[in-house]
Amino acid sequence: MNQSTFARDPREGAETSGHDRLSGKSIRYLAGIIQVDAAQQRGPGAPLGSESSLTPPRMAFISLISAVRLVPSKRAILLQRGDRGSSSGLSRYRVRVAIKSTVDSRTRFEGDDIELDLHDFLDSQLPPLLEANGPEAAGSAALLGLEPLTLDVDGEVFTLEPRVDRIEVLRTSGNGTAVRLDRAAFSDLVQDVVSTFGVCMLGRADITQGDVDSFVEWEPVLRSLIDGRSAYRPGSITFKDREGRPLELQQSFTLQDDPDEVGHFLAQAGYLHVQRVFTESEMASVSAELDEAIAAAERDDGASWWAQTDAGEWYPARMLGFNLKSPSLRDLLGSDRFAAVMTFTNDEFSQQDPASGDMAEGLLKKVGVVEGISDVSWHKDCAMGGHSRHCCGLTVGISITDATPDNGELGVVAGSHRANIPVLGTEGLDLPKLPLPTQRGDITVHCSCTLHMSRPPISAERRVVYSGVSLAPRAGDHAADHDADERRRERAALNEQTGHAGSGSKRVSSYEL
Ligand SMILES: O=C(O)CCC(=O)C(=O)O
Repeated sequence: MNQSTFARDPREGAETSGHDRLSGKSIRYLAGIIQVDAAQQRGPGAPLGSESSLTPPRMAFISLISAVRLVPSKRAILLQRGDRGSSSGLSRYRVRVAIKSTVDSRTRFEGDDIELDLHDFLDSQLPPLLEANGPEAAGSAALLGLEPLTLDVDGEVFTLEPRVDRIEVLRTSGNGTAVRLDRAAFSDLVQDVVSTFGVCMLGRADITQGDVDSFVEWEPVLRSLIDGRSAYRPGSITFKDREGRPLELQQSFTLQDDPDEVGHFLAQAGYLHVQRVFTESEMASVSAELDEAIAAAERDDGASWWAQTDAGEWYPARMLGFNLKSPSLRDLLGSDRFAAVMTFTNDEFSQQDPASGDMAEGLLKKVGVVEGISDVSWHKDCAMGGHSRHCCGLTVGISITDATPDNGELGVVAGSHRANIPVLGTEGLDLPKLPLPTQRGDITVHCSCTLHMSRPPISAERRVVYSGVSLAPRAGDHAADHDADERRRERAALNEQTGHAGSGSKRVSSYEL
């Protein structure tokens, strides 16, 4: 077993600043001491990759990385110094590592999913997972008050039944939630290609007992069991500023602020309000082009979402691919001001070309919508699945009008991007819920797995454009080629599908702050 430990170095301050020689960015360092059990140190000769082949400095580095990764939003990237000292069979290394903010929580690679064999999964893959992750998952199931989950996969029935200290698999049906799905959907669910909500929404699963909410509530426990990502425990997420003091969650920033400060806030809280990014006249141009796009939209054109107000009027509430219809918006999306959102954390992001493909949506939110998606209840943008391959991307909201309680501003749950929780609704969640009021020309930024919603407007309409950037592909990611028209058709269909999948779900209709 690895006995290595990491502790802050008492001779140095908690963190020190300097400059990264490669990027020129300011960087903060953490000084510490790693203690490595000499019994684990081995000379050369052992096969590369096995723990015993690790030479002391390499082992120290690995220990340091895992130790520092325990600190939320910080990642060790560089071992700067290691001087050795030894006592009582332990080797000690003084180290300095650069620590950076990150919102990258990917644990799988794009395109790494396989066609899972059901029997192989049940007989060979699941037992060690139950052994390793079952007790933790069972504790979470108890906290969430989950009933057993029965899955009927092409006629093969089994039940995950939470017990006090384990999850038991019974080859019969149980008396909690029951879901029927085919092998392909099951394979995708196990590998986080699609979520519990995603399979329901896409019509790939039928709930035969219980409801969508009780299935969605299993999501964090399934991920805990299969991926070893512990489900959120109340009180386990805290918010600290860069000096370790409690973080003020209702801060606003400007593009003139220290990007590292902004990035730290984003990594801790999961959202940003950045003031005065765009001008009045820029917003007026985009608004006029939104009017033109709305006037030209047609019901069932496959490029808009329609909503009905309580006065019986149907109107296009969301223009898909609005960047292709708005030259002014394309300029803004290509500007350095927009690109600044990609520089706050030390993650590498990629942005689609604003001139080709759908990459921004224009929203018109009227008062009194009774059908169709205009107001959006609490959800994560990864609610359909794929968190472990894509999160966190950043979604940027450009305020074409002010956003206030009167016209339904965005609301966010601070820290929810760091929490393995149900992907919809906020029931039972102790994390802070906050409104993000904005003025025309401001932007909001939220992580793809930050829970957020927009309240229904009370007395005035709101306009906003959403666009986003994704974490850049890594070596090992193999993205499938998606047909742009097909993607747009799928996106357009969501307006209808949400209505069906969400009917009867409290989680799909919760807006409370
Ligand atoms: O209506 C809004 O402001 C939020 C929209 C949203 O959350 C979404 O499109 O996922």
